[in-house]
Amino acid sequence: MANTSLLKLEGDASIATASNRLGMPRREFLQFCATVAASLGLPPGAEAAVAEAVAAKKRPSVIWLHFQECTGCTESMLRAEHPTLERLILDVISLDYHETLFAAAGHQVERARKTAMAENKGSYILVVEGAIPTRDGGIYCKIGGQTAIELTKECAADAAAVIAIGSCASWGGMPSIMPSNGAPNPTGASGVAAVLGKPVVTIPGCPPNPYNFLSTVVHFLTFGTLPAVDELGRPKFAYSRLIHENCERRAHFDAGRFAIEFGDEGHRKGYCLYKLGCKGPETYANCPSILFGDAGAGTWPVGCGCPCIGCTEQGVGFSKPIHMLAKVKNVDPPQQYPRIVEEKGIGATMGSAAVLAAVGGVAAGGGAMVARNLGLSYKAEEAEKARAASEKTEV
Ligand code: FSX
Ligand code: SF4
Ligand code: F3S
Repeated sequence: MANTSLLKLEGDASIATASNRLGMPRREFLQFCATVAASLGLPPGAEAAVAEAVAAKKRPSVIWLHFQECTGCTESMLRAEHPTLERLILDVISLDYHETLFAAAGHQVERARKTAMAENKGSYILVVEGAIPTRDGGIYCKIGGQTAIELTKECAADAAAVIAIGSCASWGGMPSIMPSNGAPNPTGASGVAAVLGKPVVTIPGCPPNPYNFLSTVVHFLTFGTLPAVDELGRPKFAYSRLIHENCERRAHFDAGRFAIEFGDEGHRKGYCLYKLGCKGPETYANCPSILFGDAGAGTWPVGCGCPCIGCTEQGVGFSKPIHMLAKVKNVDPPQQYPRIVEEKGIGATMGSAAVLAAVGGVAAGGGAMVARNLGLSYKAEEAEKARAASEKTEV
């Protein structure tokens, strides 16, 4: 049966613009929205709302601060493909202050920040990347003569939303554990919430998955609110499932097949990395579902043979030694087994599946997995059609 709500959007100019922007044919874009809406169990007609929400272009002003960090958060954003995140980011938001990406420097950029804040008072989004040193009056990180503490407070005062991107900004991350003469955290590196004294949305990960950030922003654009978060400020659509639940090596864990040393037979065969210190069983994140960089199957730490270090989990990442065994928090069977008929990793749009899942308001980390499989179904169907057509031509 034809989907009337999507048919109405067939000639919609904003949908055409959005599909161009996302680098996918309009039909594919609409099909994609429909499968995501279906995967979320949304009522009939919701797929059109999802498509329209993604197509809408409101461009809120974004002020992006950098403190104690390696700039990996920004770097990971600029390495995404399908659709290129740079394009998406610059289409969806107006990036009015970003120290790494600005060509200008000095007073000129500080003026740009003040102007953007004044012109968008109460409506801009503040993004903080990096930890904030709080020891000794915050003297360990200063920009334009102001400490990171002062800058964060000043920029947060009139922001509509504050997002801490990366583990450093979420709770202090790597800078908060660097030992100095045996004493950890020499600069008092802290997260944004601790400095502001109020909860903020956190997108932890070192680096975080860029689609989780983008999904959060798109949710804000669509509903005017930030997505539902857990007690650590992490959006539930991305951080409500343990890595261990959706890990492709989980069957090996369940069967007791483990790599014991790097490079041993078990490691080469892709067995479970638990005994090499994988922290997937106590780390909440959607890494195995949406992967990184849209580079295909296996592009996430465990997929590459590296145990998860728990970089999204305060108290695990950078705190618990890699050789220590993880606390197995959940021994239930995984919620989402990959489908067996499709080749994993051929989907070009699984990252945008996460964005759409967030728009749909999904509160379960499995949403991206379902959407990915549905996206792959579409690709598989198209490949099948192309194969059938070429067979016909040959006859
Ligand atoms: Fe680096 Fe960001 Fe790690 Fe921190 O990501 S990738 S050290 S979380 O703040 O730049
Ligand atoms: Fe995957 Fe690690 Fe769990 Fe093994 S312990 S199944 S490698 S997440
Ligand atoms: Fe970090 Fe583990 Fe994901 S190390 S990127 S949470 S797989």
